[in-house]
Amino acid sequence: MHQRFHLSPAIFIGLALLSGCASDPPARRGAVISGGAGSQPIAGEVPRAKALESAVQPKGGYSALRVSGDYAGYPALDRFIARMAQQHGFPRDYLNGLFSQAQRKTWTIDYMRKESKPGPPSPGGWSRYRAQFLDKLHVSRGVEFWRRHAGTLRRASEHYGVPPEYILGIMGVETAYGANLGGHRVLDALTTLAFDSPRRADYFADELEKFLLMARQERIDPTLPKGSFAGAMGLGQFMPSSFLNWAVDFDGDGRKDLWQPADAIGSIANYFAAHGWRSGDGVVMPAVLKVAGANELETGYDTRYSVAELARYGIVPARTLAADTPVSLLRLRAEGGDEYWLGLPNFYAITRYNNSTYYAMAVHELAQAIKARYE
Ligand SMILES: [Ca+2]
Repeated sequence: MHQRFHLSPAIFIGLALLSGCASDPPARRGAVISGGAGSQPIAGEVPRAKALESAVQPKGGYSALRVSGDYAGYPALDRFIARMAQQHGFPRDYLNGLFSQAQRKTWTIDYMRKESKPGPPSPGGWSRYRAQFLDKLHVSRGVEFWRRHAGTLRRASEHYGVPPEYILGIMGVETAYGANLGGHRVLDALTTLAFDSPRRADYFADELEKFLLMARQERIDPTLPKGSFAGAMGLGQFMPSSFLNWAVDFDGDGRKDLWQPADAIGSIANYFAAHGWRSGDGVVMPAVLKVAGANELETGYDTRYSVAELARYGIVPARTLAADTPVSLLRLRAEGGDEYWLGLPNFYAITRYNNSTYYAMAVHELAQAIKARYE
Protein backbone atom coordinates (compact mmCIF):
# COMPACT_ATOMS: atom_id res chain seq x y z
CA MET A 1 0.00 0.00 0.00
CA HIS A 2 2.75 2.37 0.92
CA GLN A 3 4.55 1.46 -2.26
CA ARG A 4 1.50 2.27 -4.33
CA PHE A 5 0.96 5.55 -2.53
CA HIS A 6 4.60 6.25 -3.08
CA LEU A 7 4.24 5.76 -6.81
CA SER A 8 0.99 7.58 -7.24
CA PRO A 9 2.41 11.06 -6.75
CA ALA A 10 4.66 10.44 -9.74
CA ILE A 11 1.60 9.98 -11.88
CA PHE A 12 -0.13 12.78 -10.10
CA ILE A 13 2.69 15.23 -10.73
CA GLY A 14 1.85 14.99 -14.39
CA LEU A 15 -1.81 15.61 -13.77
CA ALA A 16 -1.08 18.46 -11.43
CA LEU A 17 1.23 20.05 -13.95
CA LEU A 18 -1.30 19.55 -16.69
CA SER A 19 -3.77 21.41 -14.56
CA GLY A 20 -1.28 24.18 -14.06
CA CYS A 21 -1.13 24.95 -17.75
CA ALA A 22 -3.21 27.83 -18.96
CA SER A 23 -3.90 26.15 -22.26
CA ASP A 24 -5.18 22.68 -22.97
CA PRO A 25 -2.56 20.06 -22.24
CA PRO A 26 -0.73 19.54 -25.53
CA ALA A 27 -1.04 15.79 -25.03
CA ARG A 28 -4.76 16.06 -25.54
CA ARG A 29 -4.55 18.30 -28.57
CA GLY A 30 -2.79 15.97 -30.99
CA ALA A 31 -4.42 14.68 -34.11
CA VAL A 32 -6.48 11.55 -33.79
CA ILE A 33 -4.72 8.86 -35.75
CA SER A 34 -5.85 5.51 -36.98
CA GLY A 35 -5.54 3.62 -33.70
CA GLY A 36 -8.74 4.84 -32.14
CA ALA A 37 -10.31 6.70 -35.00
CA GLY A 38 -13.20 4.28 -35.14
CA SER A 39 -14.56 5.65 -31.90
CA GLN A 40 -14.20 9.27 -32.95
CA PRO A 41 -16.61 9.85 -35.84
CA ILE A 42 -15.41 12.49 -38.26
CA ALA A 43 -17.84 15.18 -39.30
CA GLY A 44 -19.23 13.66 -42.50
CA GLU A 45 -19.85 10.26 -40.98
CA VAL A 46 -21.65 11.18 -37.81
CA PRO A 47 -25.05 9.64 -38.61
CA ARG A 48 -23.60 6.27 -39.60
CA ALA A 49 -21.20 6.19 -36.65
CA LYS A 50 -24.01 7.21 -34.29
CA ALA A 51 -26.21 4.42 -35.53
CA LEU A 52 -23.39 1.93 -35.03
CA GLU A 53 -22.62 3.23 -31.55
CA SER A 54 -26.22 3.07 -30.42
CA ALA A 55 -26.63 -0.42 -31.76
CA VAL A 56 -23.98 -1.71 -29.33
CA GLN A 57 -25.59 -2.44 -26.00
CA PRO A 58 -23.44 -1.30 -23.08
CA LYS A 59 -22.44 -4.14 -20.78
CA GLY A 60 -23.55 -4.91 -17.26
CA GLY A 61 -27.36 -4.98 -17.55
CA TYR A 62 -27.80 -2.00 -15.22
CA SER A 63 -31.18 -0.31 -15.13
CA ALA A 64 -32.87 2.17 -12.81
CA LEU A 65 -35.37 5.01 -13.02
CA ARG A 66 -33.04 7.32 -11.12
CA VAL A 67 -29.61 7.24 -9.52
CA SER A 68 -29.51 5.85 -5.97
CA GLY A 69 -26.60 5.30 -3.60
CA ASP A 70 -23.66 7.68 -3.08
CA TYR A 71 -24.51 9.71 -6.17
CA ALA A 72 -28.25 10.14 -5.69
CA GLY A 73 -29.35 13.76 -6.04
CA TYR A 74 -26.36 15.15 -7.94
CA PRO A 75 -27.78 17.58 -10.52
CA ALA A 76 -24.40 17.71 -12.32
CA LEU A 77 -24.44 13.91 -12.71
CA ASP A 78 -28.03 14.01 -13.98
CA ARG A 79 -26.95 16.55 -16.60
CA PHE A 80 -23.99 14.33 -17.51
CA ILE A 81 -26.30 11.34 -17.93
CA ALA A 82 -28.67 13.37 -20.12
CA ARG A 83 -25.75 14.42 -22.29
CA MET A 84 -24.42 10.84 -22.62
CA ALA A 85 -27.90 9.74 -23.67
CA GLN A 86 -28.34 12.53 -26.17
CA GLN A 87 -24.85 12.68 -27.68
CA HIS A 88 -23.85 9.03 -27.55
CA GLY A 89 -27.10 7.11 -27.45
CA PHE A 90 -26.66 5.49 -24.02
CA PRO A 91 -29.99 4.40 -22.48
CA ARG A 92 -30.71 6.70 -19.53
CA ASP A 93 -31.96 3.88 -17.31
CA TYR A 94 -28.71 2.02 -17.97
CA LEU A 95 -26.65 5.01 -16.81
CA ASN A 96 -28.93 5.61 -13.80
CA GLY A 97 -28.38 1.99 -12.80
CA LEU A 98 -24.66 2.12 -13.47
CA PHE A 99 -24.09 5.28 -11.42
CA SER A 100 -26.14 3.78 -8.58
CA GLN A 101 -23.12 1.43 -8.26
CA ALA A 102 -20.56 4.26 -8.11
CA GLN A 103 -18.90 4.88 -4.78
CA ARG A 104 -17.60 8.20 -3.52
CA LYS A 105 -13.91 7.89 -2.64
CA THR A 106 -13.21 10.18 0.30
CA TRP A 107 -9.51 9.30 0.18
CA THR A 108 -9.33 10.79 -3.32
CA ILE A 109 -11.22 13.93 -2.32
CA ASP A 110 -8.90 14.48 0.65
CA TYR A 111 -5.85 13.82 -1.50
CA MET A 112 -6.94 16.32 -4.15
CA ARG A 113 -7.61 18.96 -1.47
CA LYS A 114 -4.18 18.53 0.09
CA GLU A 115 -2.30 18.54 -3.20
CA SER A 116 -1.83 22.06 -4.33
CA LYS A 117 0.08 23.16 -7.37
CA PRO A 118 3.68 22.00 -6.94
CA GLY A 119 6.12 24.75 -6.08
CA PRO A 120 9.58 25.17 -7.57
CA PRO A 121 11.65 21.99 -7.32
CA SER A 122 13.61 21.83 -4.06
CA PRO A 123 17.38 21.23 -3.80
CA GLY A 124 18.10 17.51 -4.08
CA GLY A 125 14.56 16.86 -5.36
CA TRP A 126 15.76 15.16 -8.52
CA SER A 127 17.87 12.67 -6.57
CA ARG A 128 14.90 11.74 -4.39
CA TYR A 129 12.58 11.41 -7.39
CA ARG A 130 15.14 9.41 -9.36
CA ALA A 131 15.71 6.95 -6.50
CA GLN A 132 12.08 5.77 -6.75
CA PHE A 133 12.65 4.37 -10.24
CA LEU A 134 16.37 3.83 -10.84
CA ASP A 135 16.72 0.86 -8.52
CA LYS A 136 17.70 -2.75 -9.09
CA LEU A 137 14.10 -3.89 -9.17
CA HIS A 138 12.97 -1.54 -11.93
CA VAL A 139 16.04 -2.35 -14.02
CA SER A 140 16.03 -6.13 -13.60
CA ARG A 141 12.26 -6.42 -14.11
CA GLY A 142 12.63 -4.30 -17.24
CA VAL A 143 15.29 -6.65 -18.59
CA GLU A 144 13.09 -9.68 -17.79
CA PHE A 145 10.10 -8.06 -19.46
CA TRP A 146 12.21 -7.35 -22.53
CA ARG A 147 13.36 -11.00 -22.74
CA ARG A 148 9.80 -12.27 -22.34
CA HIS A 149 8.34 -9.90 -24.97
CA ALA A 150 11.36 -9.43 -27.24
CA GLY A 151 9.46 -10.23 -30.45
CA THR A 152 6.60 -7.84 -29.73
CA LEU A 153 8.98 -5.07 -28.64
CA ARG A 154 11.02 -5.50 -31.81
CA ARG A 155 7.88 -5.36 -33.96
CA ALA A 156 6.62 -2.22 -32.20
CA SER A 157 10.03 -0.61 -32.46
CA GLU A 158 10.24 -1.29 -36.19
CA HIS A 159 6.66 -0.23 -36.87
CA TYR A 160 6.66 3.00 -34.83
CA GLY A 161 10.36 3.92 -34.84
CA VAL A 162 10.58 3.98 -31.04
CA PRO A 163 13.39 2.00 -29.33
CA PRO A 164 12.20 -0.86 -27.05
CA GLU A 165 13.99 0.61 -24.01
CA TYR A 166 11.83 3.76 -24.06
CA ILE A 167 8.62 1.73 -24.22
CA LEU A 168 9.98 -0.18 -21.21
CA GLY A 169 11.05 3.06 -19.50
CA ILE A 170 7.44 4.27 -19.58
CA MET A 171 6.06 0.97 -18.27
CA GLY A 172 8.71 0.85 -15.56
CA VAL A 173 8.03 4.32 -14.22
CA GLU A 174 4.24 4.03 -14.59
CA THR A 175 3.59 0.58 -13.11
CA ALA A 176 6.88 -1.32 -12.63
CA TYR A 177 5.78 -3.49 -15.63
CA GLY A 178 2.38 -4.22 -14.22
CA ALA A 179 3.27 -4.64 -10.54
CA ASN A 180 1.49 -1.38 -9.58
CA LEU A 181 -1.56 -1.23 -11.80
CA GLY A 182 -3.68 0.54 -9.20
CA GLY A 183 -6.61 -0.95 -7.32
CA HIS A 184 -9.18 1.83 -7.67
CA ARG A 185 -12.32 1.11 -9.67
CA VAL A 186 -12.09 3.52 -12.59
CA LEU A 187 -15.83 4.23 -12.39
CA ASP A 188 -15.50 5.32 -8.74
CA ALA A 189 -12.31 7.28 -9.34
CA LEU A 190 -13.61 9.29 -12.27
CA THR A 191 -17.10 9.82 -10.84
CA THR A 192 -15.59 11.13 -7.60
CA LEU A 193 -13.14 13.40 -9.41
CA ALA A 194 -15.80 14.67 -11.83
CA PHE A 195 -18.53 15.40 -9.29
CA ASP A 196 -16.97 15.71 -5.84
CA SER A 197 -13.56 17.22 -6.26
CA PRO A 198 -12.82 20.93 -6.28
CA ARG A 199 -10.15 20.68 -8.94
CA ARG A 200 -10.35 19.90 -12.63
CA ALA A 201 -13.91 18.58 -12.53
CA ASP A 202 -14.45 19.31 -16.25
CA TYR A 203 -11.34 17.40 -17.23
CA PHE A 204 -12.41 14.34 -15.24
CA ALA A 205 -16.02 14.52 -16.50
CA ASP A 206 -14.57 14.42 -19.99
CA GLU A 207 -12.47 11.39 -19.04
CA LEU A 208 -15.55 9.73 -17.52
CA GLU A 209 -17.36 10.23 -20.83
CA LYS A 210 -14.43 8.67 -22.70
CA PHE A 211 -14.30 5.81 -20.19
CA LEU A 212 -17.95 4.91 -20.85
CA LEU A 213 -17.29 5.04 -24.59
CA MET A 214 -14.26 2.80 -24.13
CA ALA A 215 -16.20 0.27 -22.05
CA ARG A 216 -19.01 0.11 -24.61
CA GLN A 217 -16.60 -0.19 -27.52
CA GLU A 218 -14.63 -2.96 -25.83
CA ARG A 219 -17.77 -4.60 -24.46
CA ILE A 220 -16.72 -4.49 -20.84
CA ASP A 221 -18.80 -3.80 -17.77
CA PRO A 222 -17.72 -0.29 -16.61
CA THR A 223 -17.71 -1.40 -12.95
CA LEU A 224 -14.84 -3.84 -13.61
CA PRO A 225 -11.71 -1.94 -14.77
CA LYS A 226 -9.34 -0.87 -12.04
CA GLY A 227 -6.60 1.72 -12.22
CA SER A 228 -4.93 4.62 -10.46
CA PHE A 229 -6.87 6.91 -8.15
CA ALA A 230 -7.09 9.28 -11.13
CA GLY A 231 -8.48 6.67 -13.52
CA ALA A 232 -5.29 5.79 -15.43
CA MET A 233 -5.38 2.22 -16.72
CA GLY A 234 -3.14 -0.68 -17.63
CA LEU A 235 0.59 -1.24 -18.02
CA GLY A 236 1.13 2.21 -19.50
CA GLN A 237 -1.50 3.99 -17.35
CA PHE A 238 -3.54 5.43 -20.20
CA MET A 239 -6.34 7.82 -19.35
CA PRO A 240 -9.58 6.99 -21.24
CA SER A 241 -9.11 9.84 -23.76
CA SER A 242 -5.65 8.48 -24.58
CA PHE A 243 -7.19 5.04 -24.99
CA LEU A 244 -9.66 6.34 -27.57
CA ASN A 245 -7.02 8.31 -29.44
CA TRP A 246 -3.91 6.16 -29.27
CA ALA A 247 -4.51 2.62 -28.03
CA VAL A 248 -3.94 -0.07 -30.65
CA ASP A 249 -4.79 -3.75 -30.97
CA PHE A 250 -1.21 -4.90 -31.39
CA ASP A 251 -1.77 -8.65 -31.02
CA GLY A 252 -4.63 -8.63 -33.54
CA ASP A 253 -7.21 -10.37 -31.34
CA GLY A 254 -9.81 -7.72 -32.17
CA ARG A 255 -9.67 -6.01 -28.78
CA LYS A 256 -7.64 -3.12 -27.40
CA ASP A 257 -6.63 -4.26 -23.96
CA LEU A 258 -4.33 -1.94 -22.01
CA TRP A 259 -3.65 -4.72 -19.50
CA GLN A 260 -2.24 -7.07 -22.15
CA PRO A 261 1.51 -6.64 -22.73
CA ALA A 262 1.30 -6.68 -26.54
CA ASP A 263 -1.45 -4.06 -26.76
CA ALA A 264 0.23 -1.94 -24.07
CA ILE A 265 3.57 -2.10 -25.92
CA GLY A 266 1.99 -1.11 -29.25
CA SER A 267 -0.11 1.62 -27.66
CA ILE A 268 2.83 3.27 -25.88
CA ALA A 269 4.91 3.17 -29.08
CA ASN A 270 1.99 4.59 -31.05
CA TYR A 271 1.58 7.35 -28.47
CA PHE A 272 5.25 8.31 -28.83
CA ALA A 273 5.07 8.22 -32.63
CA ALA A 274 1.99 10.46 -32.60
CA HIS A 275 3.69 12.93 -30.27
CA GLY A 276 6.77 13.69 -32.29
CA TRP A 277 9.28 10.94 -31.53
CA ARG A 278 12.13 11.21 -34.03
CA SER A 279 13.42 7.79 -34.95
CA GLY A 280 17.18 7.49 -34.56
CA ASP A 281 17.62 10.77 -32.65
CA GLY A 282 19.00 11.14 -29.12
CA VAL A 283 17.04 12.33 -26.09
CA VAL A 284 19.23 14.52 -23.86
CA MET A 285 22.80 15.76 -23.67
CA PRO A 286 24.74 17.14 -20.70
CA ALA A 287 25.37 20.90 -20.84
CA VAL A 288 28.58 22.60 -19.77
CA LEU A 289 28.31 26.01 -18.09
CA LYS A 290 31.38 28.03 -18.99
CA VAL A 291 30.35 31.31 -17.41
CA ALA A 292 29.15 32.02 -13.88
CA GLY A 293 25.61 33.37 -13.93
CA ALA A 294 24.66 31.45 -17.05
CA ASN A 295 22.23 29.55 -14.90
CA GLU A 296 19.90 32.56 -14.69
CA LEU A 297 18.24 31.52 -17.94
CA GLU A 298 14.76 30.05 -17.71
CA THR A 299 14.82 26.26 -17.47
CA GLY A 300 12.32 23.47 -18.03
CA TYR A 301 11.23 20.92 -20.63
CA ASP A 302 9.08 23.56 -22.32
CA THR A 303 11.81 26.18 -22.78
CA ARG A 304 13.21 26.48 -26.27
CA TYR A 305 16.62 27.73 -27.34
CA SER A 306 18.97 27.12 -30.21
CA VAL A 307 22.40 25.71 -29.47
CA ALA A 308 23.91 28.93 -30.90
CA GLU A 309 21.77 31.09 -28.61
CA LEU A 310 22.83 29.15 -25.49
CA ALA A 311 26.47 29.38 -26.53
CA ARG A 312 26.21 33.17 -26.24
CA TYR A 313 25.31 32.66 -22.56
CA GLY A 314 28.24 30.31 -22.05
CA ILE A 315 26.18 27.11 -22.12
CA VAL A 316 27.48 24.52 -24.55
CA PRO A 317 26.58 20.89 -25.28
CA ALA A 318 29.02 18.29 -23.95
CA ARG A 319 29.15 16.75 -27.44
CA THR A 320 28.69 18.26 -30.88
CA LEU A 321 25.19 19.42 -31.82
CA ALA A 322 24.27 21.47 -34.91
CA ALA A 323 24.03 25.19 -34.05
CA ASP A 324 20.39 25.39 -35.11
CA THR A 325 19.24 22.36 -33.07
CA PRO A 326 16.19 23.34 -30.98
CA VAL A 327 16.77 22.38 -27.34
CA SER A 328 15.27 22.98 -23.92
CA LEU A 329 17.51 23.88 -20.98
CA LEU A 330 16.92 21.46 -18.11
CA ARG A 331 17.97 21.92 -14.51
CA LEU A 332 18.01 18.84 -12.30
CA ARG A 333 18.26 19.58 -8.61
CA ALA A 334 20.58 16.74 -7.60
CA GLU A 335 21.94 16.17 -4.11
CA GLY A 336 25.48 17.05 -5.19
CA GLY A 337 24.27 20.31 -6.76
CA ASP A 338 22.25 21.33 -9.78
CA GLU A 339 22.91 19.58 -13.11
CA TYR A 340 22.23 21.18 -16.47
CA TRP A 341 21.15 19.24 -19.54
CA LEU A 342 19.89 20.02 -23.02
CA GLY A 343 16.58 18.39 -23.91
CA LEU A 344 16.29 17.29 -27.55
CA PRO A 345 12.95 16.94 -29.38
CA ASN A 346 12.65 13.32 -28.18
CA PHE A 347 12.88 14.50 -24.57
CA TYR A 348 9.93 16.77 -25.26
CA ALA A 349 8.10 13.79 -26.79
CA ILE A 350 8.46 11.90 -23.49
CA THR A 351 6.95 14.85 -21.61
CA ARG A 352 3.81 14.50 -23.79
CA TYR A 353 3.19 11.36 -21.73
CA ASN A 354 3.52 13.30 -18.49
CA ASN A 355 4.36 17.01 -18.39
CA SER A 356 7.36 16.87 -16.08
CA THR A 357 11.11 17.26 -16.56
CA TYR A 358 11.86 14.77 -13.78
CA TYR A 359 9.41 12.24 -15.15
CA ALA A 360 10.96 12.35 -18.63
CA MET A 361 14.48 12.18 -17.23
CA ALA A 362 13.57 9.15 -15.07
CA VAL A 363 12.11 7.40 -18.13
CA HIS A 364 15.27 8.19 -20.09
CA GLU A 365 17.67 7.00 -17.39
CA LEU A 366 15.67 3.85 -16.72
CA ALA A 367 15.58 3.13 -20.47
CA GLN A 368 19.35 3.48 -20.69
CA ALA A 369 19.95 1.35 -17.59
CA ILE A 370 17.71 -1.43 -18.94
CA LYS A 371 19.39 -1.31 -22.34
CA ALA A 372 22.86 -1.53 -20.79
CA ARG A 373 21.83 -4.62 -18.81
CA TYR A 374 19.94 -6.27 -21.68
CA GLU A 375 22.74 -6.09 -24.21
CA1 LIG B 1 -5.49 -6.95 -28.58
